[in-house]
Amino acid sequence: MTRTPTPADRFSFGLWTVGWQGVDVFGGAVREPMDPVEAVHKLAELGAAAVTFHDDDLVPDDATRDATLARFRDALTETGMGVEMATTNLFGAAVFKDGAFTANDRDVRRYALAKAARNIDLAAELGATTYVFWGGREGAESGAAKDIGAALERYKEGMDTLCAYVKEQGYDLRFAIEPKPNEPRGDILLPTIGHALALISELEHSEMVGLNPEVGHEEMAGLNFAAGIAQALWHGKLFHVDLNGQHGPRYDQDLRFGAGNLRGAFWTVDTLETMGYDGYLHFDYKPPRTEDVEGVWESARACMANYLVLKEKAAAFRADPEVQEALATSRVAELSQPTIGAGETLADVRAESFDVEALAARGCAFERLDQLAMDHLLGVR
Ligand code: GLT
Ligand code: MN
Ligand code: MN
Repeated sequence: MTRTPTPADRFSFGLWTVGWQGVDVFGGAVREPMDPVEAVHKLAELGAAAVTFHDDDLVPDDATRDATLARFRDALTETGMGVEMATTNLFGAAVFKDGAFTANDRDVRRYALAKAARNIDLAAELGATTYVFWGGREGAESGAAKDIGAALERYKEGMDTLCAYVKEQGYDLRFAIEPKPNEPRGDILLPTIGHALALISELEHSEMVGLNPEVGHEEMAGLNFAAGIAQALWHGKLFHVDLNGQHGPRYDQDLRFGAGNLRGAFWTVDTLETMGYDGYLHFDYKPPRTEDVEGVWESARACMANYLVLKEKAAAFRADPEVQEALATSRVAELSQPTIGAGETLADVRAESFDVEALAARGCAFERLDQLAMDHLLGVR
């Protein structure tokens, strides 16, 4: 195994990640704007396979739209990089202060649909196969401000309308909803993977809508990311993933992948690699304000290297004979066996006599199993 990324590793980056100028709530930009063409060249050089963008990252200005797109297309051709995902900025402009698809103001909702549809056309044209919806402004700061039931109806209407549009156009594009519990709104609709899955099941074209969960967003809610994406995979809904780092429940840190909760990152990689996820491994992080442009590229390189190191460690953990023995002792594979056997009924189960005390006395031996994982992660095995 190699720790030097190649396009076969399917790593991708948002133009807004390496291009983040460091503007935050308490301070202005610390870095110059980054030309998307430079981002494409540098990310290709580092071994990434693709980039992703918001309409406003790539084509902020109608007057220069065609020229910008021509330069961008040339950069893709020269480097062999692809565009795998695109999304709409429905959160930055003042018009979206109360949301986009769920703004109380109907005119704002109509403008949001038009803005999204326009960029869906560009996404399809550039070959993206996933279109992300992160509803960062879809929410409220106070109870009376938002009728949650009505807001969910409008969320559904927005998704149904755009799904129908993609189908009509014959685009090869699937939608991925990105949950987040709060920030920038006090409370955001669809705060976690579970909430988003529930909404998806109510959609007209639910088969073309899945998830784009982000490590930090689930961890902000105190949730286990690996367990969350495992459930999304079980539902067949992990269409895309935003990898980054976070130190527990606090503001959205968007650290490079592997920073923050390292043990969580290990299980995230293990889950992606063992449960058959075959989509892009997308980094959505923000190089800290302390970094100059060299530091930006260092952090991008580190996101990919950390994934590859953790992939190596997780594979070594799974291949270790002592781990396999420990897994068997912990009866991990036994859980795949149906509780009621073929031809049996609940009556057979009820007729069985159980030695409850003996069952209760059996240890699970999970501590040994987990320490083996820790030893692999720490490099002492
Ligand atoms: C924004 C947000 C991310 C979303 C992006 C998609 S934009 O930077 O913080 O989590 O994935 O709109
Ligand atoms: Mn984030
Ligand atoms: Mn994200």
